[in-house]
Amino acid sequence: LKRVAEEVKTSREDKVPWFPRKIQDLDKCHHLITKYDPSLDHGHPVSLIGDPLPHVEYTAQETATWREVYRKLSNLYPTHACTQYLDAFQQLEKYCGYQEDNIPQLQDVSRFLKERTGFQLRPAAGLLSARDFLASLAFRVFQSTQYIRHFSSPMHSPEPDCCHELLGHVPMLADKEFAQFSQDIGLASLGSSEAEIEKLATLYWFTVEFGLCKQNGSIKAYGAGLLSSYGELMYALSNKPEYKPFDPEVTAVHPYQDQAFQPVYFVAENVEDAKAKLQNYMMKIKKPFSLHYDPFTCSIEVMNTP
Ligand code: HBI
Ligand code: FE
Repeated sequence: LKRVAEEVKTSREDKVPWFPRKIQDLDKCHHLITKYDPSLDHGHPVSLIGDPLPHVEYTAQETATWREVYRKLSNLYPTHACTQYLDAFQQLEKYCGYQEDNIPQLQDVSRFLKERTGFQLRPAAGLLSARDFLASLAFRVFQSTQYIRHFSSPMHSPEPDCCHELLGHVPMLADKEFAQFSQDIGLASLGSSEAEIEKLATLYWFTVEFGLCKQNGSIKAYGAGLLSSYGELMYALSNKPEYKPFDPEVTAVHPYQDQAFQPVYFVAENVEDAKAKLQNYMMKIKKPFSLHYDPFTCSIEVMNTP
């Protein structure tokens, strides 16, 4: 009864968390989940929307780390990655400086993605809050770290690093269907409650990060957490883990593991099917308005629903 009374007291407007409506508003979406180096969190974005992405001179040691990761993973991709990934990876090698002796620059990669799917990168200082990270996807902006993992453990990084972003996320973001899927999760997150953000972050986890899909009678990886981790990529496609069919209602509330390999993976029929199922799920999220993304102005149109 008390809860009902509180709900009545609060107006609809009060209950909607702030969200970005134009792409420049993303300059306010840079909140870090800081669990490592607080000196990285200056309370300001690394750079603003529209700025060129910083060029980084990586050290020989950093490039050596990249080389080791690149070599091991690129041997596995032909048998373990989905075709969308393989196609894009080939293009990135041809046009974007993807090679074992070169860490690609975010500026070049961002230009490549923009031509393919309209996605662009912007630099992030570390792990961002789920709300801020998902909000940027609504504008086809992917917030990417630019530093590389420590050379002492090339096969593992506790936080996202450029190996994870460039080898895990970027190739899939060059695929039209997958780009739409990513933007859709972003749009669903805008103005959503904390509980709903938690579910969307879980969906993101089991798809964009650890998703598997069927392809020509076998199962392949499309998730970035898998495609950037030699050990987990092998494990995910072995007979050890459990597979469940991707179903947003089930997937969104499934507990997940961020300290070890996943005991369960969700398998989509294909990217298009995952996208259709997600759209269906999104329509059921209760909001007092509906949203439309206008690609000409890069802004969100908000329409009140009576
Ligand atoms: N922040 N920089 C960065 N990179 C990510 O991949 C990332 C993030 N914050 C949250 C997140 N991913 C997801 O795990 C979900 O919480 C949305
Ligand atoms: Fe990631």
